[in-house]
Order: sequence, then structure tokens, then C-alpha cells
Amino acid sequence: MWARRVQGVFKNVGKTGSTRTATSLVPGEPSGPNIKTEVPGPRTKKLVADINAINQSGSVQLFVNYDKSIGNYLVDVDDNVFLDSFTQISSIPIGYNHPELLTVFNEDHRIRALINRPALGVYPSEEWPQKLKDVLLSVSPGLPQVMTMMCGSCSNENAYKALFMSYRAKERGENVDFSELEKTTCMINKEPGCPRLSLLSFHGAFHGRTMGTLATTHSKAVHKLDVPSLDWPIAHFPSYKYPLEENIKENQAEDQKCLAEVEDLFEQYKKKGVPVAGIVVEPIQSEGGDNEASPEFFQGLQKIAKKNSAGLLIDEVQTGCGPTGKMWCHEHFNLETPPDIVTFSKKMITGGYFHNMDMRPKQPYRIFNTWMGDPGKLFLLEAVLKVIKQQNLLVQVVKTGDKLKSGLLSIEKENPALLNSTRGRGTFLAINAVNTKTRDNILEKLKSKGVIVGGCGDHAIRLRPSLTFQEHHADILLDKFAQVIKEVK
Ligand code: PSZ
Repeated sequence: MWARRVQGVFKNVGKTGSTRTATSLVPGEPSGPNIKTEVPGPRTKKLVADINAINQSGSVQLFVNYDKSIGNYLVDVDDNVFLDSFTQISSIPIGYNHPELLTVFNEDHRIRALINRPALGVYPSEEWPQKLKDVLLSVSPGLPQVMTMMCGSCSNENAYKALFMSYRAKERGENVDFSELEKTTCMINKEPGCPRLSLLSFHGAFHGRTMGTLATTHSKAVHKLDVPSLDWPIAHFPSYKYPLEENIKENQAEDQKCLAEVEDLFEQYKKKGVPVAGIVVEPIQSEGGDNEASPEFFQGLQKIAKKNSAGLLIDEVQTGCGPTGKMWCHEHFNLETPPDIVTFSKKMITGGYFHNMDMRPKQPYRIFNTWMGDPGKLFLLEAVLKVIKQQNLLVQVVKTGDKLKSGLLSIEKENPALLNSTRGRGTFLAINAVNTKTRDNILEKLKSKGVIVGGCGDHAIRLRPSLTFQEHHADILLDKFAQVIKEVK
């Protein structure tokens, strides 16, 4: 089965470009992009019309051939080959059709785990506890507990509940049970069963689109319009001047201003009778424009949370699993203790969250749903983590990231009227265009030259390649980027 699956991929890739197995971490990759039609091509256009008749599909950019796509190359239904540095919104850890992943389900036992999908909270299989330890806890950022979930939004959604439950448990004190009044009032969404508590989030944040997480998402109006939401505190996330090394004082002052606002909001909401039970924050604000903040800022946030008996949730859905050069981005911050909760999804294949003992509800069924994750995803993640280790991919990320960042910086320096603020860690990088129109134009032109790059915020261009994106991929990307900038000038 292994040979058949991989051969199929090799054969198809051979048709779309010459293979370059010598230097690529994923065998069978083409040597570069190869665009044969206008982008989007006629087959994508036809399929977009088909699907749009069934549901609102205005967001679809390309229909993809997932049999032909390989490594860092995405092949569309018009046989165009793109160097993909956006990877399904940052969610392909080691490239398309990696041979280690193609063989994961060769064993009947694993197929059975897929077919007989358990309600994990009630009927897990014998191997599940060991899998959680061997796979997930092996990469935990110092937190002893883990829950699996379906996606990033539901990981955050459930983690928010854990923050509230833990806050109330602390208020009630040890061994105090729920009162009868709490039990009856919670059934009609009233106090004290449903207490007036809040979570503090940041302008520009993205934590998901479900009802609870949407209250903490503030990146684009279109996500939120028409949906009732909660009056919870929203603080400003630092907005830095670049280059960082030339603006140290200003940026330190920015950190202090934002931290003071956080403290102030804690006070305001306490006075309003809606105390803050937790802080929810991305280590790099992604959808909101790739806004980064200093280790000192995050250390300050943790101090404020602790002082107020609130939890600190770091949302690593987009930053987790290596793209910043460390497994977890917050490991760059030298926090005095791990955060109370770290949520993950995307490159981690399964959603979920790590947490400390405080965030563990005393009663069962309080954080629960039917599937609560999927054993099949853990088999895939196990293979991904093995490849990361064997191929030393976090070191690769740093090498590729250095090359990409210095390349972007030199293009920025040559084009100060068009580009600014190159930033980021590892390959989790971004650069700003002067305005939205120019940014969108750059992204379109890159795509038509066979390079997929993301946008975020009002005018940021962001890179989200897989962990197998190497220096030779960086060369191609930078070359096409420089060409496009010349055309846009
Ligand atoms: O428009 C969207 O719905 C998008 S575009 C990118 C995302 C969502 N990212 C998902 C995401 C995230 O980046 C962070 C930091 N937290 C939570 C989420 C939600 O994850 P999903 O999409 O899996 O529910």
C-alpha cells in the first residue's frame, strides 16, 4: 500500500515539474512553481460556480488536487503548481503527502480506530491514556494535564469554561458544593448560577468564531456583525515601531502603556461587578496583523493575572508546533511559570489544550462533548512529531527563517516607500505594505507567479510555511517577491 500511494504522488508530480529529491526534506517535490493558466484557472472557476450554488463560497480561492500536491507545493485542479507558504492557514506541519503520513493508516488497527470513532470522554480505547502521554504530553509546555478537542475555536471555547469554573471554585473554597439557588438559576441563564464574570482580550485578537470565542475576537467586523455578544474588557495590544533595535525606548513605553490599561480594566470591571476571571492572548496576534509583543509584556501580563487570581490562557492555535523555532511561541518569553492554559490546533492536527491542576474541574462531564477529539488525529500527530525530531525541523525553521527575514529586510530597505516593519520569529514572519490595496495587489501578483502567501490585518503580508520549508524554497519566494515589488512600484 505504501509503495502504491507514494508512487501515485511521484508520478503525478513528475508531470507538473521536474523532481528535486536531492535537497528536499519531502521527497518528490518539484523544483519550483509552474503556472499554466491564469489564476484562478478555468476548472477552479467552474467549480466555484458549482459550489456557490449550494452555499456561500465567496471565500474559495483555488480548488486543489490533493493527490498531486507534495511537500511545499500545492497543485490546483488546473495543474498549476504553487510554492505554498501559507499552508491552509498555517495548518500543514510537514508538507503535503509526506511519506511518513501516507503510511500512518496502513495498519488495520489504525483504520479501525478511525472507523469506530469513540465518544472519547466515555468509551476510550485501551491505548488512549498512553497515547495522550506519549504524544501530547511529550510536547507539553510544562503543564501536566491535557484535553483533546476538535478545532481551535472549540479548544478555546472549552478552555474559557475551564477558566470560569476554576475562578468560581477558588471563590467558593475547597469542598463547597453548588447551592440549590445556583442550580436553579443557571438553568435560566441568571445569577448566581451563571455568574457575572468576564475574560480580558485584546483589540486585534482572533480566538475563533463560536459564540464565546467571538466575544474575544476583534480582528475584523465581518466576523462579528449581527451576533449578540458580551461586554467584556478589551485592552490594546502593543503596537511597535520597527526596526525594534532602533526603537527600544518607545516600544518599552508602549508595553507599559498597554499593561497599565490591562490593570485599569481589571479595576473597572471589578467595580462594575463583572470581575475578570482570565486573560486570553495570542503570543503573536495573527489574524489581526502579525502583531508581536516583547517577553517583558507577557511577563507583565502574567503578573497582573496572578495578582488578580485570574487565569492566563495563551492561544497557540496558530503559533504552536514549531513555526517560531520553538515548539511553543511563549517559550520565547521566559515566563516564571507556565501559563495556566495553552490551546492548540492547526499544525498539531488535533485541537486541545494543556492546563495546570487549577484548571481541572472537580466534577466529570463539565468539559465534555461527543467526540472530544479523534484518536486518528493522534496517530498523525505522532508521526509529525517523529519527523520534527528526526529531521531536526525546529533548527531548520530557524535557518530558513533567518534567510527569509534578512531577505525581506533587504527588499524592505530598497523599497521604503512600499514596505516596512519586517518582523517575526522563525518562519512565522510578516512585512507590511503601505496600504491595503498595495498589499492585496502584491498577494495577487505573487499567486499568479506561483507563490501563495497570506495577508492579515489591514496591510500585513504573512508567511506561514510548513516546517519543511528550506533555504531553496526561501530563495524562490524572495526572488518572486522582489520581482513583484518591482512591478508594483
Ligand atoms: O477566518 C477564520 O475563521 C480564520 S483565518 C485563521 C484562523 C481562522 N485561525 C484560527 C484560530 C487562530 O489563528 C487562533 C490564534 N485562535 C483560534 C483560532 C480558531 O481556530 P479554528 O479555525 O480551528 O476554529
